[in-house]
Amino acid sequence: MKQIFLTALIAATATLTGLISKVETASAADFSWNSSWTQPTIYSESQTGFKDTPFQKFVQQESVYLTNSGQFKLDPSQLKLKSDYDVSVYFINEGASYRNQLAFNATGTTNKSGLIFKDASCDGVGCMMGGGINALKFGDGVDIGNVAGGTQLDFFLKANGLNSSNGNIFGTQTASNADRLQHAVAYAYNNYIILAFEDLYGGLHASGIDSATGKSNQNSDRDFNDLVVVLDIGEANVKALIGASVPEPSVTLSIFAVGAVGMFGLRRRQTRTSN
Ligand SMILES: [Ca+2]
Ligand SMILES: [Ca+2]
Repeated sequence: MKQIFLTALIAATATLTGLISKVETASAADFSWNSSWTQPTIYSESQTGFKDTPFQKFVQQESVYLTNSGQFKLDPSQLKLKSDYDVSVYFINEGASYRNQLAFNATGTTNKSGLIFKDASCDGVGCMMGGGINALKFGDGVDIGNVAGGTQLDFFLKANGLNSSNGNIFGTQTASNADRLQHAVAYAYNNYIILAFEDLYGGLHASGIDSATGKSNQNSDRDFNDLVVVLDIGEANVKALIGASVPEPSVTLSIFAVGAVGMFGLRRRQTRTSN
């Protein structure tokens, strides 16, 4: 059975290359974190009807290196909406000892930015890591309001932002991250976009000071599960972006392959010294 998944993974490697764009837009440059932002209303699954369950299988196991993250780098144009939509963001899971925060930025037709989750911590059965206070439940969602077609959306994680005002801010655009490394992977699935972040600075298990920046490497596990959310940008927008890049079956295959990596990855839980 494992062989089948491996074959699927190799196939996905071949087809997915087309999803990765060489274009890096400048939208990150327009973004700045505002420490006075407050937590918007959080709606539960019973209020929104959203179901997190189908997405949990794509959450990478804790501290298991996501070897093929480069194949799931977000093409920024995929978050440029074609048509107006009332956009929501749903919490899926997190495997982080940090208490991370998530914010969004919209530029173009609609111009606004704001906090999505002030404390993206998970607690309870099924959390990759527990222990959050006032933690989020699976599927908790925030409505960021109407975003007009022609707007570039983007999302940013502030590592341990709840506890540290100067935490590292990592986004979808590799060139804009302080360590110049990829910190987000994205998949399209069931008319939603799954977005998953790595919250530790530096390369896999890098330590000491990064001489290029003077910042500390953080012995990163590069597991890309430190915050996993689902973006609801609307079926029409997701279909448009899939149609613009590769046929949907390839995307579905890629999702399946990533799920397989997660499911067959070494299941272990690290102590909370690493994210
Ligand atoms: Ca983790
Ligand atoms: Ca991590």
